[in-house]
Amino acid sequence: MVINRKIQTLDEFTIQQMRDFPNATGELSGLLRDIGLAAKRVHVEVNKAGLVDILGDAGTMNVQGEEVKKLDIFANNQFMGVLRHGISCAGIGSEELDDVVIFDDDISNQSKYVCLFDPLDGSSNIDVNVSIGTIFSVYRRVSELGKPATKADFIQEGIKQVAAGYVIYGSSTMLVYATRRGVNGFTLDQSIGEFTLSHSDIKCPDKGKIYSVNHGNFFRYEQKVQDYIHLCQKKDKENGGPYTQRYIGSMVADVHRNLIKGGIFMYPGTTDKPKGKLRLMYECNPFAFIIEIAGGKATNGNQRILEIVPTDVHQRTPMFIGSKLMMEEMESI
Ligand code: AHM
Ligand code: MG
Repeated sequence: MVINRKIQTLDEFTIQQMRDFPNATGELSGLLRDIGLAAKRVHVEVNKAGLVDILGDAGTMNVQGEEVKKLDIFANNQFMGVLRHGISCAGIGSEELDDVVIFDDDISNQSKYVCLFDPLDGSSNIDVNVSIGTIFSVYRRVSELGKPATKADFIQEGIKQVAAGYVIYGSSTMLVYATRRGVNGFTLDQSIGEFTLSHSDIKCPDKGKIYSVNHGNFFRYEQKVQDYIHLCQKKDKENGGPYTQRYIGSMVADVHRNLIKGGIFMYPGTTDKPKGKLRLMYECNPFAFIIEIAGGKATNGNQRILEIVPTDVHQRTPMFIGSKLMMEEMESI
């Protein structure tokens, strides 16, 4: 087989981007390469999930009191391990861990980035072969280089993200990441074991036809959210309606689809959980960063997600995210 030199791997792409900045140290490229490596390992396990004893509950609860699945733990250990042993990350925060982990060794203390991630989002879908994903977010440290990272490095507003991305383990495995320069998607070419550029400069269409929300919670949403859902359903044909409802229950898959096709995804607060379910630092901020760079919008209903001042790495927030004009229509209600 002759390898087509037109293909561009994730490594080549990040190195090429770095060359445009004469002062770049290559640390961010290194960090993204590490994330790609861990993602490939998780991809392998996700794909043989039916074959080995890695499915099912691990029998413990995570810090939010939810059941942890075995693959969650595997993925968490892969991402943490690869970042700990790489040279580009001073510490991590994970949805699966009670507290942030500061690596504190000579090399890590010199690294200028920290990384937050949800190692395997949508874990309730693992057992039933539905797409799941990893979500990650990269911040520049605010603490002094040469010393261990501090908690303050992890509790920064989403607007301060340097990069954010996700990996979707779906019908193919894709890594999509955003920096301020754009959003690009790489599909895993299993024949060569490389993520290769497949979706360059992704833009979220200003309008779409899809709304994604958990309808089972309808009567627990506040009136305005119910009104908006009715608007989606009642919209007449001339105005592009009615919208189609699509909800996988796996945020990575739901938002990925809406990013490519146009649409709106919502996880509003409910009467029993006013802050909703999704975590600001692990799920909402990375996706808000990606969608904004792609031309869309993300809010908690009142405020831009990226401007929320965090107080805790595990805090939750309602989330409305998607195509610019659909978000504006929702905001008008
Ligand atoms: P998880 O991190 O425990 O997997 O939960 C997050 C997931 C999201 O992927 C998805 O959008 C949401 O939970 C679905 O929740 P619900 O079943 O309440 O609609
Ligand atoms: Mg999650």
